[in-house]
Amino acid sequence: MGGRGDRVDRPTRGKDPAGGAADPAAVELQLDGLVGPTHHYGGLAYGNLASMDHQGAPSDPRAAALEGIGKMERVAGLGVPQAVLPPHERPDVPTLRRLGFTGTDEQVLARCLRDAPDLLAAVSSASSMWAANAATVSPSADTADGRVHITPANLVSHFHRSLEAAFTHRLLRRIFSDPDRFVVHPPLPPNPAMADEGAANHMRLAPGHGAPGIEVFVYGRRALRVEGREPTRFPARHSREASEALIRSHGLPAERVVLVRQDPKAVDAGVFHNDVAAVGNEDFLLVHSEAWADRAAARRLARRFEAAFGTPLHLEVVSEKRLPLSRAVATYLFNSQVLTLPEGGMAVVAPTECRRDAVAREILTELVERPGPIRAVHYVHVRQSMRNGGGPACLRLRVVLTPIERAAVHPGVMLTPERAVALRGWVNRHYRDRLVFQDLADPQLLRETRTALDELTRLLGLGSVYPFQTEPGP
Ligand code: SUG
Repeated sequence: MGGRGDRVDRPTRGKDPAGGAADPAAVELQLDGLVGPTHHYGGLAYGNLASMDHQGAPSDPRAAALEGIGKMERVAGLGVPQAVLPPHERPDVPTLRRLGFTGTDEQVLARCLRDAPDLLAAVSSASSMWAANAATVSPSADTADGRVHITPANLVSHFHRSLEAAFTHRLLRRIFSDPDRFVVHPPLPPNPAMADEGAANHMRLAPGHGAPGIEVFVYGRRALRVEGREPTRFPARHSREASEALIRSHGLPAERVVLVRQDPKAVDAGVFHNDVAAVGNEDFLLVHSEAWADRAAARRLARRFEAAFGTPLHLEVVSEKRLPLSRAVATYLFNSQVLTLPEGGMAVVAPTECRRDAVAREILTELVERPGPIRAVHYVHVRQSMRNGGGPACLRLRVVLTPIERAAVHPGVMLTPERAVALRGWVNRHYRDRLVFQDLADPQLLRETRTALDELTRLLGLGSVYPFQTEPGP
């Protein structure tokens, strides 16, 4: 079927001098992962301090899902397009079958709880909610064929996350199904050499969303050759080779990509993804001074931006002295969303943890007061996600879209005010407000989850997508 995937639909818009096609009407869609009914604290993400700290704590899936919907409503209320990415079904019973468990689904879960409890935690992970890791997205203004390129992340660094790739691929193909507008690539080969953590390690700087931009790929290590020293405490998750593969397959011009390495010391301090120490939006970049191994990289990026686009990059570097990395990790200041407002300027959506920290709060207040694009800071409470190391920015995938592309996105996932109300009602009907580890093998929870997800696919008009809907039983 090479034909469709290879089809090139040259955009009819004018070419911008910097390369791709510019469309001033382009906007950035925030595609947030909806928290699933089995949200729990598995302690699964080695190197993610919050996940490690909360292992085994009782969770509140209902509060988690409502917090996420609340954040989406806040963002939509700012006039920023917002959409919903459905949760993956967990526990992942088909994976347990591949790993040798047999019997009915209920028996599979009971046997897994008895014989391999760590595995039950892993196949039940809440992690699909952090949509920043779902994929890497290159807007059409940047790509050689003028289409939006999307590559689901293989997430091979952690077993529980690697289970997301296939279903994410299926979902994204359904949501971005128009081959004239979107190319949804398969995930990169699932091997540590190609370890890909998605947009958590990708930033895009541009004079405007619709203009060609500089795509910044941040990696943790080089896999096929030694490059400097590795972190000693925690693993560097993302390989340079994965980023290079994405640059090639998305058709990004060499003069508008930048590869930057995370500082191994930052990884050891708990910066498991770049979006824990840096955030960019259009012509604004907020970065911690010790985020990247090359301390001159941020300034060089600013010079490159100016040379390419003839306008300055608003670069804000937060020093280690002012906010140590440990505090950046605890507050998740850099995991704020920076959003372009329809009326002009930008807003920051920061976790409430930043309001409680005097320095983080002061930095955010200064951003608003100083000359620059930031107009306002909005604090959101996403505590259930933060306990697993996921802040506001982790919960969303950014997809820059021109009006024509936006019209081609599956409409059922868009968060209208009515759909937000429907989703809240759906959560309140189906989600528990307390979950402990043993519950993951509860046959009643399995039934509740499937009933909920079945209803969700109707609510979002997605048709049958979940394995329990599409695949014959045992
Ligand atoms: O991969 N936590 C996720 C958090 C991802 C945050 N995303 C971004 N930074 N973009 C992770 O470390 C913990 C799951 C658990 O322990 O149950 C987890 O996978």
